[in-house]
Amino acid sequence: MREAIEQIARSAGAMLLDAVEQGITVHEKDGIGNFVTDCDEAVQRFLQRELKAVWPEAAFVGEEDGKDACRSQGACFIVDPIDGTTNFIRSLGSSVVSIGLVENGVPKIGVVYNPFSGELFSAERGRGAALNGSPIHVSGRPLKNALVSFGMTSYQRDLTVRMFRTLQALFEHCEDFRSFGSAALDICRVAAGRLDAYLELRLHPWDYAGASCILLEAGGRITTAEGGTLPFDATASVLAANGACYEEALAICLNNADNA
Ligand code: LIP
Repeated sequence: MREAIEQIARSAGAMLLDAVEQGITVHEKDGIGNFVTDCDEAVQRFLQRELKAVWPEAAFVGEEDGKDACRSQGACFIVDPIDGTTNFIRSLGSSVVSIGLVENGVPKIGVVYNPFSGELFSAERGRGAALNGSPIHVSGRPLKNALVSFGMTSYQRDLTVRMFRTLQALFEHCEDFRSFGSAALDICRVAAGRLDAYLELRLHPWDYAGASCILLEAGGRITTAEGGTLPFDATASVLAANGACYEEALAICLNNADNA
């Protein structure tokens, strides 16, 4: 099944490249800087059709169908047709097709494909994680040597005070920051050891369902920023990191969890 999902992701990625060639039609959603394109919607329809053919009994949740999340029981495909939509609109080349298969709250298969770089990250529970077929693993860098990436939940700015306070505290303990605008891709970059930690204070399950499987299979850790189990039936904060950074980064997040 993993190989079938990888092929579906590649075909969906080709739709993004075609849309760039043909022109992107953009629509606004609620919140500052929250956009959807005709391509997001077309890719999601494609993914739903193709994934349903792979496992008809599995539920399906995608960013553009207006439901918030998957029921907590049974099998569910949780997809983001384009994670990094603003990057896609701005031709920044940092946008991915993200597919997660979650069963009873456990991520079983993850596929995240960046058609602009040709990089396909994938994993199956218990069978490791790979980038274009080659095994990947998180780095061993401690927080003081870490590149920490983050997302600002720009659509919902009620967490801004907490986020900037947490970032200031993290910056006092890490090597440097990066921010690329796609949670799924950055979590995969942690899995590949290119980044060492990722933080965002509110994401939807489709932003992290696929990448969470890849990171866990690459030896990483991923929880809420409060140290809780990642939900796949509700929004959550996300802290993703290698084993050498995680505890110290979590302590900093907990010490700055007040949004006052
Ligand atoms: C995006 C995330 C990103 C976050 C953005 C947005 P989208 O997903 O990948 O990390 O900061 O606010 O949620 O909307 O491009 O699929």
